[in-house]
Amino acid sequence: EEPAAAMAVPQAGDPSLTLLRRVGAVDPASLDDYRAHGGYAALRRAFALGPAGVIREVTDSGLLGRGGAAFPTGRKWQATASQPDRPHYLVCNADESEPGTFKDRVIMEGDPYALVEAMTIAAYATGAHRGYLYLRGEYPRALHRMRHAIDRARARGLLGDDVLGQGYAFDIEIRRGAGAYICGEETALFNSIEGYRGEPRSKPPFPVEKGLFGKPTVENNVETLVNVLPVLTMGAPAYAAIGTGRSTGPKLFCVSGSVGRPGIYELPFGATLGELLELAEVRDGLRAVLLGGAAGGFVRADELDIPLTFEGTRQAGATLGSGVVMAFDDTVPLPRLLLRIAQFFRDESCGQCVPCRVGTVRQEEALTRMVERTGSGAAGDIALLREVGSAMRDASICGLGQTAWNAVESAIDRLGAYE
Ligand code: L3W
Ligand code: SF4
Repeated sequence: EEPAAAMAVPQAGDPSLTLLRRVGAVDPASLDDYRAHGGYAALRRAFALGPAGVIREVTDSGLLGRGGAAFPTGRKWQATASQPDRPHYLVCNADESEPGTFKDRVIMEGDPYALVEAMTIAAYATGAHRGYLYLRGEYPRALHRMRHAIDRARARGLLGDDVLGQGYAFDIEIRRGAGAYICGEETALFNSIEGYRGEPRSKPPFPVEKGLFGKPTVENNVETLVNVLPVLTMGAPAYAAIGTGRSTGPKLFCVSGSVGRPGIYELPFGATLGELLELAEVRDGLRAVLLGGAAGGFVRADELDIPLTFEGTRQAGATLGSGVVMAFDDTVPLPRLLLRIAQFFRDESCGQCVPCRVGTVRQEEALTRMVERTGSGAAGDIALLREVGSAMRDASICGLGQTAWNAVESAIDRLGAYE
């Protein structure tokens, strides 16, 4: 059999890249450089289309949210734009904290004006005049670069009272997170901005109706927003032709673990997990891959033909989440890894609801016993984990508790972690 041809890893500035094409190729401090590389063409087209026209393009592009839940962006924007209550707000969720996720950081550090432009378009389309960038506190370089980009854009009339001389007012305020994973949950993030404890709110009402300060709010992830730039510059049909019918466009994957070349990879949806791992020079002895981060689940080394799409991973009983791909070889002690994940959830639970507050503690206790135990005898603890896990999944208020048992469950069922 012919060996598969080695796939080339695109370099900075490669025309095959869409989201990363400026990262590493432009000076992130220079607005002129950004414009020389196509910056602000999308905002001009947005003003030519008008708010309803922009929403139509985004809807037709099929763009799905990149923060992990894959909600249709056009539907979210339309739902906010149509609310009579005023004011409307835009929030960019840049609290990137899912273990193994570092794609938004790369965009903000390498192409900060792209996010400023994309936020301006989203706000214009949905009738907002104020935007908040909620930035992970542990990203000092991203903070510095985003702050600089926002200041420069304002000084050049690209933010402020009269954006691009079009009579539209918009400005962006940065708020920094303080290290709590839960503040990346969209409504906990609102509470954090408003000065309250970062605790999730019950949904519905959804943020599109009652969000920040109780007003209609669009909240999107960084990667979701920057996808709007190619949607507008290439047009919805060309954008929708990238990827697959149901997962359109390019996607950033965060590859780490047992690979020779960890980092961010941009691929069209539909590439297989095996192709991605080959690009990242996966090491021999691969045992499992964690998809979707701590909230996601494991797939086995013999399942690498899974297509990297939202629908493909779902069909395979896995999840794409925000694009985490963590490779583990057979030297990694799985029970210890699972315990570490459980400790993470116990640490980060906000404690507001019982299933998660108590369940994450019980889960950690059981996994500790299983690490310390030698030989067999884990059946009772596995039964307990299943019971606690289903209570967390069914009865927790937010995604943290609902997903806190995913990785452990998949390790038991797919990997036979304790056999
Ligand atoms: C209007 C409706 N809007 C839903 C909106 C909703 C939200 C979006 C998705 O969690 C996942 C989670 C983590 N009318 C609506 C509606 N919406 N129905 O759509 O909503 P939802 O509730 O499905 O998910 P979520 O609470 O946003 C996100 C998973 O992502 N995750 C975490 C990733 C972490 C990062 C990071 O660090 N950057 O992304 C990883 O897998 O488990 O399932 O806006 O308002 N009828
Ligand atoms: Fe807080 Fe966990 Fe309940 Fe979410 S599920 S509200 S993190 S206690």
